[in-house]
Amino acid sequence: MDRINVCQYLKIAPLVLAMSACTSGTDSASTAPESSVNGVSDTLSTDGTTVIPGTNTTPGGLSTGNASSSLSMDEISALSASVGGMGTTDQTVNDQSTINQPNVVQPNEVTPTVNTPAITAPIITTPVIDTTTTNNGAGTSSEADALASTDNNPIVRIPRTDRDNAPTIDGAPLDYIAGTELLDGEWRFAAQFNGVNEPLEIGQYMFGEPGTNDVSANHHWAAVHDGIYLYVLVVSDDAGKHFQDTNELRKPWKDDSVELFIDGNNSRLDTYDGVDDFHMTINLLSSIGVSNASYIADPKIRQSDTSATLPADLAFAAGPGNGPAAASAERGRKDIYEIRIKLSELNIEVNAPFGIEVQINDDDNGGSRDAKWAWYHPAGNTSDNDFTWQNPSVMGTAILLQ
Ligand SMILES: [Ca+2]
Ligand SMILES: [Ca+2]
Ligand SMILES: [Ca+2]
Ligand SMILES: [Ca+2]
Repeated sequence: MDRINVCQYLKIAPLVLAMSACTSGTDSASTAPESSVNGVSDTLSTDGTTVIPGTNTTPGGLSTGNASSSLSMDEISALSASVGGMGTTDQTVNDQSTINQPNVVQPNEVTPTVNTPAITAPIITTPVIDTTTTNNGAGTSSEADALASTDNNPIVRIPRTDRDNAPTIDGAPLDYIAGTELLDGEWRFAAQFNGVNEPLEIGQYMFGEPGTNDVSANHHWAAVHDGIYLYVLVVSDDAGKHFQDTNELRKPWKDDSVELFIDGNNSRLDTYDGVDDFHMTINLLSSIGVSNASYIADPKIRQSDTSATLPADLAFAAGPGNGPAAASAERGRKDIYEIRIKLSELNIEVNAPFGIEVQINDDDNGGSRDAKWAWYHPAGNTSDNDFTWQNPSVMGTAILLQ
């Protein structure tokens, strides 16, 4: 971890404000009020894999301290490239030997000219979210194709660790380096930043009910591998209650849950390929109301209708955090999900890019979900801003290091 990484990540650490070396960020600690769902009805989509909340919201934008909140990855890259190019100037400007003295121009002598390169403002194109569609819009609209571009995609480089140092999938509270949001303990070797040193925040507010934009949320993910398994950690800072009231196996996204997407061979098609495009949803709580894990009698994990068959060698464990009315389990300061999946069953190879996306559903008052967040999917404020579940090309990219 170099100093830049730590410094950037400290922007979202509440205790780092005193560190003058970093620009202080915001870490609002407000608690989102519980909202009523009266009058709000959801619509089951045609394949039954998700619901469309019955109302749009105007959350007022995202405030997570992450620069990517206001610009897409492509936009940031485009801007960066343009700024980098502005440093080039005609070297003859500083070469005094090639410039004649004033007023001594000789006949037939050509006055040297200095070419000043024109500097043009970068052209930033903002993906337009189609708010007119009544379905989820995925796979049918040009904005999804635009989002799927891999140009300048900041790949997440996932380190390799020894089997002996691999995380234990137990849902136990996490260790952090004191005063920071940097993981310590068994997840200390995991990637916590993308290829341009941005924290792996699940900070893109996709949509939600009015008043439920939990701006205090500080969700993030991390990943590491050991050559045999991929280990993914998802951390949800849920300031509201934990709910598992839906009790519908086909609709786990209505409760506090995580959605993990994998495109094993990075085929990036706009429909699920039936080979290695996976979409799974894991509830925080099991249907019997305790911490959810793959070893209990009634685990809550769902393979979506469009997903390839989930790997058999898949283990997970959730650990409810300190939110009110949490399950009676050992509590950390945040909700966590630990997931381990065999690489060969995901069709992921070392040193080959693959698609990955992590999204979080938050339910604070029962019924359907109140809000959805994404790592890579763009933020929005309309209920149809939800592409990845039908369009696997709308994922970020990662690669396993040797
Ligand atoms: Ca663990
Ligand atoms: Ca619910
Ligand atoms: Ca694929
Ligand atoms: Ca919740």
